[in-house]
Amino acid sequence: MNSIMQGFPYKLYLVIGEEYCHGRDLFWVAEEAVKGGVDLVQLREKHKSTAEFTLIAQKLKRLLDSYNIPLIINDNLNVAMAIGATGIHVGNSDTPPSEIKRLWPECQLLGYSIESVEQLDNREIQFADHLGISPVFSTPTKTDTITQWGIQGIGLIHSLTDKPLIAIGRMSASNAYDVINAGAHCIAVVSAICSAENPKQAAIEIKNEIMKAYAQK
Ligand code: TZP
Ligand code: MG
Repeated sequence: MNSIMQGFPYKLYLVIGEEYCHGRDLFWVAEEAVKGGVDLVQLREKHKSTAEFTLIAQKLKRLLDSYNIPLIINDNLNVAMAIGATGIHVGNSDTPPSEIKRLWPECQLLGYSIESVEQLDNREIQFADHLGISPVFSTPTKTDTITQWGIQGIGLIHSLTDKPLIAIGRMSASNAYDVINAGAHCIAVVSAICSAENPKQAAIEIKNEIMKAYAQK
């Protein structure tokens, strides 16, 4: 195993928001997922005020701190800084990574979504700590996407960068093994956990597939 993979120990990444929990308690879903093996969590709230986002983030951070699991905030630097999150995740049309590192030097995990082949030449990539392969497969959870990278796309990005790679977009226990084998370091999941009847069991099953792939690396 190379040093980058040791430096980025996260393998199953839950992306959660109230709208994805279908009326169930977000904190319950997150806690069950962590008990099932999720080792990194992102709070993604696209339709809430900064005040509401901050309140949920604070409460989620308290819960995750008790399990020693880092919290990443999607796209909102004010929320991330206000709650002392571990990091932030941004896309190509959000605050650029260079700007985030300048405004928030304490940021420990800066994720940046790679959404097109053209973006692979963007100098902003160097400021990111890890990259999102976004999406691997098209998904109803996020429809404003450009490229579907597919399994081949994971291999392409892996051949061009040493950064840890997070695969997102219709990830599940059925494709986690192939996705890790293709070069992703970590699987990020919304629906396969947030919509599962038993989020803990869903996390266990995805994590098992990830670990099976790692065991053969
Ligand atoms: N970014 C790229 S795809 C996606 C995000 C936030 C949504 C992934 O959701 P799901 O339900 O796991 O396919
Ligand atoms: Mg964004």
